[in-house]
Amino acid sequence: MAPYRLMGIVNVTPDSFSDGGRFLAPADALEHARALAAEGADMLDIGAESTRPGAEPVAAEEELRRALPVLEALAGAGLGAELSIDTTKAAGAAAAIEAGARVVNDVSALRGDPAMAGVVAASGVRCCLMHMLGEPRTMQLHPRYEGDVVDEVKAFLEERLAFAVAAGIAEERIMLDPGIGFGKTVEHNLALLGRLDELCTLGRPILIGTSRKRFLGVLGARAHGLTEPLPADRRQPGTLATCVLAFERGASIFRVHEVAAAAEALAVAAATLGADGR
Ligand code: HH2
Repeated sequence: MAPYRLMGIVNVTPDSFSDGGRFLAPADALEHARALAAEGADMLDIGAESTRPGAEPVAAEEELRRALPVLEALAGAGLGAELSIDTTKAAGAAAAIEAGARVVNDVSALRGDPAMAGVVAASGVRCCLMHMLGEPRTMQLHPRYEGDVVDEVKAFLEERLAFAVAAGIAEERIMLDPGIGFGKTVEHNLALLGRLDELCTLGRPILIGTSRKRFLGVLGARAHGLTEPLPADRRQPGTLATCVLAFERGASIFRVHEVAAAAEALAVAAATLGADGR
């Protein structure tokens, strides 16, 4: 088995930053999810609320209206990929679990809804706890850390892990994520990726989501002497570079839009590091 897992992104939203509106119709989301599974996705992360900078929150009913038909169809499709729900709302998580989700990906790390920890604990599913500074509507306005960003993110994840365990979520079911792009400048993201090994000492699998994010557009533009960030559809080389480096520094779950390309890049990285069991 590969020493990493690929989480394919299925955004059932009108406004996601890179693919908003493309998979809003359940049939389109389904076809997309099938394609990602065929490309090698171990997990499919269904998101019905955009968390891009500036995004407005979506009501629980609307989130469910978008996500449930897709989850139900995927659960019945037997694709072999584990289903994950990207939500901060306990009602959304509970309904998704009922429909077949086995992972709750909570970008608020159980802070968004006081009932969320109980839902995850009682159902026995796995969960991802992510660091975010502030909230999506305002998080990228002036991200500032009092001290060292890596130390602060690590302390936050350590506290959230303890909170989750105290709430009854078994430690072995928890993944941690530094939240690339969530209240972070380009430099913050680079520091977190460069020193990812420091987060691995928390003892839980580290999930990384760099796919098509803006800082890659900024860095990619610099490579070409451009001032405007490259658009999302030109951030694939940067996405792969960060996945490979994050793997080398200990990350083991990669949340990506383009699964086939990440699968290839990580297979080469693992073979080069002698980590592919061959
Ligand atoms: N990033 C996004 C959404 N959910 N979850 C985790 N655990 N880690 C991430 O880095 C992460 C996440 C944002 O990406 P995307 O889903 O493509 O965009 P949007 O939020 O606009 O739908």
